[in-house]
Amino acid sequence: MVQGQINAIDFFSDPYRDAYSRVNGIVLEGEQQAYENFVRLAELLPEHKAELSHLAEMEARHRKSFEACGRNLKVTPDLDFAQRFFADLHGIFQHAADAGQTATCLLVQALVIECFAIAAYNSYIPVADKFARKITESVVKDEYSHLNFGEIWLARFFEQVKEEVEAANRQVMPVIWRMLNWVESDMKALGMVKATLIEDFISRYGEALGHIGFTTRDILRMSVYGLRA
Ligand code: PL3
Ligand code: FE2
Ligand code: FE2
Repeated sequence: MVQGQINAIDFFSDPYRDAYSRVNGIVLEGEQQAYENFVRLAELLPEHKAELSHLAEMEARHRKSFEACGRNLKVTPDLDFAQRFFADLHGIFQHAADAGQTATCLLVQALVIECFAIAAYNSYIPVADKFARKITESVVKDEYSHLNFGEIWLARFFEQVKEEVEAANRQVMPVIWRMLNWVESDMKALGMVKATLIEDFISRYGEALGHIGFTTRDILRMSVYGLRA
């Protein structure tokens, strides 16, 4: 029995599977966009093409793995909902890619989205069904390497890209909090705790900002930007 959980979760109940159709859709769409974003990043950073293409392939595999999780529970993922869910975030990435703003693209995909995914997957693992738990545990290990790529590149060019990264942070954080509120009730139906996810995201994202060169003061300001209690 998992901490805080009074009754065992009925993974085949209608309310569980209804919420799962949206959350699974979000995860499939998120992995799909992560794939496309790394393909785009490989074009923006031809000197890292091999590594970025490898990361893109990992995302394509993640999507397939999570498809199996939905199938296992006999759930049809709500992909229309998921596209609406990601529309604003997707727009930010695409606009930046069209403008050649590599630092913005890396902040959005490799830092923000990956930290969000790691926080979400880590809070899902303890309440997942056995099949999905195994899959999510192996996916989350890959996501750390995606975060790492972004940290290394942004740290290397920190002085040149600092202002662009700050502007990208201001653009993306309010969107992230909105997305989180949007899935709150569905996550709850899966037994996930929003406050834990937020804590995990903020500490992970803050740590990443520190690795690339921001000061503690910058980190505190940036990692909670746009968050209202
Ligand atoms: C990057 O590799 C992937 C980006 C995916 C973003 C997913 C966000 C997830 C929000 C709520 C997910 C709960 C986890 C449940 C897993 C079936
Ligand atoms: Fe992924
Ligand atoms: Fe990833």
